[in-house]
Amino acid sequence: MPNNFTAELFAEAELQQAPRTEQVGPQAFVLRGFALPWIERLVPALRSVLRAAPFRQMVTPGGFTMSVGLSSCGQLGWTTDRSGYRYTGIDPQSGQPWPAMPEAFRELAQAAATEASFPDFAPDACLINHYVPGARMSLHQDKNERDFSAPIVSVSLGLPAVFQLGGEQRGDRPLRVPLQHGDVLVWGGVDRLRYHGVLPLKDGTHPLLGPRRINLTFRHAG
Ligand code: MD3
Ligand code: FE
Repeated sequence: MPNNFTAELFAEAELQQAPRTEQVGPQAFVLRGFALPWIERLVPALRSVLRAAPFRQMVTPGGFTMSVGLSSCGQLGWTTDRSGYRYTGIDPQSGQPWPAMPEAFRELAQAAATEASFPDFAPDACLINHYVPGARMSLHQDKNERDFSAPIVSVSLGLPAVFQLGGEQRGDRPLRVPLQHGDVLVWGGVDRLRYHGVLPLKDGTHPLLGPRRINLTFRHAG
C-alpha cells in the first residue's frame, strides 16, 4: 500500500506534467507526444516510402518553388505544378503508383483521430513534408480533398516548429502553436477549413532525424 509520502510524490509529478491534450479550436486538438510510442515503427516505414518516392520541391501554379520538399504515400498523393493543385494516383516523378501507406502510419492516424472524437477515420492519402532550416509554409487552406467531413491528422517529427492556426478568412490573426517531435494535431468539422501555416524552421539537429522536420498529414482525399 503506498504511504502518504509516495502518494504526494505522484500527485506532484502529475501537477508538473503539461496537459497531454490541448484544444485549439472547437474541433481541433494537439495530442502532445501521441506519436512517441509509434516512432520505432514509423521511421523505417518512412525510409522505405522515401526510397520509392523521394522528396521533391514542387512548383506552385503561380511559379514559385516550394521551400518544403514533398512526397506522398497511400492511394492518392498531392501534387502541384504550373497547371494547378490536385491529388493523383500516380507519382508524376516515377510514373508509378504512390507507395502503399504503411500499416503503422494508418494505425497511428486512426488512433489519433479516435482520441479526438473522430472515429472511423479512413485515410487514403498521406502527404509527407520535409522542412530544412529556413523552410516554411505560408498560410493556406486544405481544400483539394473531395469531402470536408473527414478530419485531417498531422504528425510532427524531428526539429520543433511553430504552427500558425488562423481562421476561415486569410486576414484572421493566427494563433501560434509550438509543435515538438511526436506531437499530433487533429482537426475537422468547423475547424476543417481554417487557414494555417508553418513559420520558417530554426537551425538545429534532431538526435533521431538530423537537421530537419518531417510532417505527415493524413487525409481522406478521394
Ligand atoms: C488546422 N502542413 O501539408 S499540418 C499541409 O506542418 C500542411 O507541414 C503543415 O499544412 C505542416 O497542408 C501543417 C497541421 C494542420 C494542417 C491543416 C490544418 C493544421 C490545421 C487545417 C485547419 C486547421
Ligand atoms: Fe495544409
